[in-house]
Amino acid sequence: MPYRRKFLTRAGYTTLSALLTMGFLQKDKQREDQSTNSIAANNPIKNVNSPLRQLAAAKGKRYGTAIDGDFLRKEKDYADLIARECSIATPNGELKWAGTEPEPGKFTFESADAIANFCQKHNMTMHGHTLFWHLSKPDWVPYPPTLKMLERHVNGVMGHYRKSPVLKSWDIANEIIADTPDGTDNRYGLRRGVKPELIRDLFLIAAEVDRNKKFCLNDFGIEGATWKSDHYLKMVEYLKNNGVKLDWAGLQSHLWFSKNYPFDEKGFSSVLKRLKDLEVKPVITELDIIIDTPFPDSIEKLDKMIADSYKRFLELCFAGGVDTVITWGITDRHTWIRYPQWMPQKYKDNPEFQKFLRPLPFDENLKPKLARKAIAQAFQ
Ligand code: 9MR
Repeated sequence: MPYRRKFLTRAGYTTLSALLTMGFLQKDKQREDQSTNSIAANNPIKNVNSPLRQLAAAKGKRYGTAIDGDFLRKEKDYADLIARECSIATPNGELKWAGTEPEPGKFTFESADAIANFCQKHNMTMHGHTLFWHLSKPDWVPYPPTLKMLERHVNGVMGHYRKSPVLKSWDIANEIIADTPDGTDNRYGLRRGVKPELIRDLFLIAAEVDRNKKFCLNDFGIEGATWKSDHYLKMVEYLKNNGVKLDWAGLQSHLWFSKNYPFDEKGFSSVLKRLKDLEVKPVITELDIIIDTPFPDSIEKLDKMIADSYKRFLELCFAGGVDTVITWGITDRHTWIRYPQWMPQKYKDNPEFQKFLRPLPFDENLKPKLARKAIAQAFQ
């Protein structure tokens, strides 16, 4: 699968003036990063329109987004918005295997470095995504890769960023738990063919290359009491019991809510509690929220439901020890879920449903939505 999206044609272009008229004037975004604590103590920020990175920093937290390098280069308003709002970013595809080692042993970092440079310029950190995944890998890489391939890949990619001033954490492995029980052949629920020892060795190799970064095990479907979260936690436990450095539990949080199936708050709190016991920090790595059918009768109501969901979810996260929240994109203009390749079938079959895919804090014109306000309030 190619690591870059093939469907880039529908990007709209708006001017920064739209943002400026919303009161989103550029402020000194470095302020909060320089003295997080003194801001919190002496200058509590009350205004929800303050940059999210400032509101987060005032509470010792961080807000960020996935960044698409192509859009970053081509759309100044998109780049300006990220610089204003975010203190951390994850490259969307630029650090995936297909992006960094397209041919055996031949590494390329041009696209990922462009994002790293942007982060440095704007005083943001970068989260490395990802060294091991079953998707976005070149065809010559089997799944799972051989240990030899892994060693070369991890050395090449992590080695390149060992001294990076911005890259401070890695998704060492991504989505290793099977989607459903019939996708596994082992008691940890790992995707068929993946042995727990291989994942252990992957983490051990990574620690040999650069143990100064935070190491993350990233997955989706962990935000409740499910077969997946159960097996994910088993795997975290296995890694911790086998001498592996594991700092972060990456809870992707691609969330779907509906009147028909409410958020499993109790289940999610118990996941957070279990992670606390295991001494692994929960990090929200890919948040976006979809309200499923039956739809409300207006977009305003939908946006309100999405905002309420953000607020409730984040409040639980913060109560459970989360201090980093990364949304998977910042604007509905570029949400992955609207691309045909990823769009759920029922939205493809009913084009009139597609306007209800509004999962991110800013709309297509980069205007702040109620979801943005909810994130701001949750940080406050
Ligand atoms: O949003 C990403 C999309 O643009 C890419 O085509 C795709 C394949 O590389 O990956 C998407 O991001 C995924 C992330 O890497 C892992 N978790 C699920 C994300 C959404 O599919």
